[in-house]
Amino acid sequence: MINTRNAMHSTIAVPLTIAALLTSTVACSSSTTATSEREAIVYEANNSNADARQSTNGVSNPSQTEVKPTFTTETIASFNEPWAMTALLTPTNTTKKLLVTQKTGELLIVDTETGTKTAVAGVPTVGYGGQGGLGDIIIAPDFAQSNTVYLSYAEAGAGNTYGAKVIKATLTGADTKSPRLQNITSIWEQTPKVKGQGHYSHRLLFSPDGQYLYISSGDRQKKDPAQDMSVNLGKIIRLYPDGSIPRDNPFFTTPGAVQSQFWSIGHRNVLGMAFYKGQLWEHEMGPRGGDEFNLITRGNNYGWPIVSNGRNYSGTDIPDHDTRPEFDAPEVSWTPVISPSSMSIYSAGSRNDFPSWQDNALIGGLSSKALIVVAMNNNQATERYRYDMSERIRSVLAVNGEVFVLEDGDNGRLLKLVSQ
Ligand SMILES: [Ca+2]
Ligand SMILES: [Ca+2]
Repeated sequence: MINTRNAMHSTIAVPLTIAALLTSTVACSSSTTATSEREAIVYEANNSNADARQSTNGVSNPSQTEVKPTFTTETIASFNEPWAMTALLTPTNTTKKLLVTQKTGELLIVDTETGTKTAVAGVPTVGYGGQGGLGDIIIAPDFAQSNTVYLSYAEAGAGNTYGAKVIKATLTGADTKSPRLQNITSIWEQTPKVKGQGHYSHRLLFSPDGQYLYISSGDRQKKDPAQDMSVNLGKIIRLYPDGSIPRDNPFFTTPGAVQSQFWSIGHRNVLGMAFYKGQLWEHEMGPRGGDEFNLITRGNNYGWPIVSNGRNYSGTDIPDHDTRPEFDAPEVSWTPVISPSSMSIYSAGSRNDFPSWQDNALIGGLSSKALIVVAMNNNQATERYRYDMSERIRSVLAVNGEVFVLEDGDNGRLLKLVSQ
């Protein structure tokens, strides 16, 4: 027998899957606990749908091209409009617990073994609506000693305006039933606050050495601010962990000048950032077409809204990157779009569930409902292949050789990928 959910998936939503596993004992299990719900869907790779900048682009390891792992998923828990997640490292450095944000304003600790969710008290009031609300969560490099976390969220301002804000806080009682945020300190905010509730970006990332905090600041759907040196919208920001500004930032003039915060400019909506071999990579959404995967170079201009490999939603063209060589062109661009929501770079730890994904960027797709596997090699990158996940993917987390994904929207599931 097949349960209803699996039958639905196999007939409607997942044309690429080979079949429901009819013999799965789990599918027939009477147990209804979340942790025992293993989907009887086998996810298989599809071909790439990306345009690399150069035809000579190759994957980092030729032997990887032959390996397309298949997996099933295990549902750990469900959330209301989840947005971001990160591992809550324990003294034994396992991934037993994750921190998960919900756009509606809640921060939760989820035990990946039991599915138990515990709300964290003390989260600031967020400006929920549109694409905004509670955003990213990361732990500080010294979290094991300091219990410091960083959060981003949309904050409401005067006159129906909004802007992203970044805070740091101490997470206390993480192993108790009543964890909370304390000692909340403001680190950074988007200026000016503007009307509308889109393109906050507000992804957070520490440099590998823990010395710098990177913040992606979206264009707030206003386009021109991305090229305006007097506002911090449409930029990638680089700060010290306490929010102060490094004097070696590329546009540094005085500590009070907003441009002193900038690391790179000309960005649209950067929802994923990661370091790989000391280099900063990001992905950002294009308009109609032209999603981008970029290698970020200190002080470079990435061209938005002057150039884009996509076009305006109205259908009018925007000149492509190759018409304006002064702007840094993407290493990979996607038309039709994938709507990249987050990325995480796979690396083996004490576990190694997907050895053939070693050093690859795993990217979640919203409109594409896909998990996209991208390989980087020095200054080049290429999509290897992708998996149709049949749901909008809001977040992906590769940690310690395990891979988790969060679905978007109401009742978005936290799934663990189970290698076949
Ligand atoms: Ca660009
Ligand atoms: Ca174009």
